[in-house]
Amino acid sequence: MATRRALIFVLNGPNLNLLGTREPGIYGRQTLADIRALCAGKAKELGLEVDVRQSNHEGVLIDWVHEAKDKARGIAINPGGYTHTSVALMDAISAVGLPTVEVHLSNIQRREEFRRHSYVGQAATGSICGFGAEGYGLALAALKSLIGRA
Ligand code: CA2
Repeated sequence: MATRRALIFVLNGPNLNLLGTREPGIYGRQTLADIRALCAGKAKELGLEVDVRQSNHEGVLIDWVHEAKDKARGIAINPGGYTHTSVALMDAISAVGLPTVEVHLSNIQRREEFRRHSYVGQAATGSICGFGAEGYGLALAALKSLIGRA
C-alpha cells in the first residue's frame, strides 16, 4: 500500500504577491507563481506534498497556521513585513507546535535595523534567509529532515 506523503503548508505574507514586479535587486526576479512551481518540484523530489498560500492579512495567516495543526506536518513561512511586527503570528506558531521554518528571500541581517528583529523567528524551529527563492527549497529539505526525526 502506498504511504501518504507528509503535507507542508508554505505560507506567504503581505506583498509577496508582487514578487517579480519590483525591487528585483532585493527580492530577485522570480514571481510567486515561480516559487509555487519551485516548491511543487522540490516537494516531489523529497516525497512531500505542499499547499502554497499567500495573504496580505495577518488574521488569515494566523488562521492558516491554526489549520496546519490538524492538516499538516510542518510549516514553511515567509511572513513578509509581519516578521518584524506580529506577536500574534509568533504566538500562533508557538501554540501549534509544528516544525516551522521561517524563510526570507533577502538577508534580513544585512538590511535596515528594523528588519534584523524577527518575532516569527523566535517561535520557528529555524530560519533561512538570503538565498532568494531557493530558500523555500532549503526550508522544505529542513522540514523533511525534522519530520524524519519526529
Ligand atoms: O526577504 C524577505 O523575504 C522579506 O520577508 C520580504 C518582505 C520584507 O518586509 C521582509 O523584511 C523580508 C517584503 C515583501 C515585499 O515584497 C515585495 C515584492 C515586490 C515589490 C515590493 C515588495
